[in-house]
Amino acid sequence: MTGVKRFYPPFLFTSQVRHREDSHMKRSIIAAVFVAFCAAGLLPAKPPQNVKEVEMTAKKYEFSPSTVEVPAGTLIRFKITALDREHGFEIEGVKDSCVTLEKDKPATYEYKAEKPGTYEFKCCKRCGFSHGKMKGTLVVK
Ligand SMILES: [Cu+2]
Repeated sequence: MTGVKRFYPPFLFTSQVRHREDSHMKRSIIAAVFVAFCAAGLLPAKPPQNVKEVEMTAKKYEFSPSTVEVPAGTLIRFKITALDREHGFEIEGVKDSCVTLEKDKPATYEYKAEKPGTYEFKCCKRCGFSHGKMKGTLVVK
């Protein structure tokens, strides 16, 4: 009984022909790869975007981490939580971008790091005596 196995339609092949499992497996893999390629072809072409999430905390009078380094072209998504009281977050030179960091409520600040350089970020809500020293560094390479 060796000559009959190739005549089964795929659904029979799948459920009933035990000794062909190996070949069935191969077929499934090939089918899956095929489907994946088709799906990839159907998706709109998107330019690849490097996104980096940075979890950060803020407290009197520091950000942690206080230095963030990314390659140029990265979209940075800061998730910042103030631990002790209200603070703010702003990157030097980005106009009107101050976000308020309410205590224990993570806030998001997105920044597309386009140009290589060293930038300062800082607290932009007066938070006490050394507020002016509450700063960090963003390095874009
Ligand atoms: Cu402050």
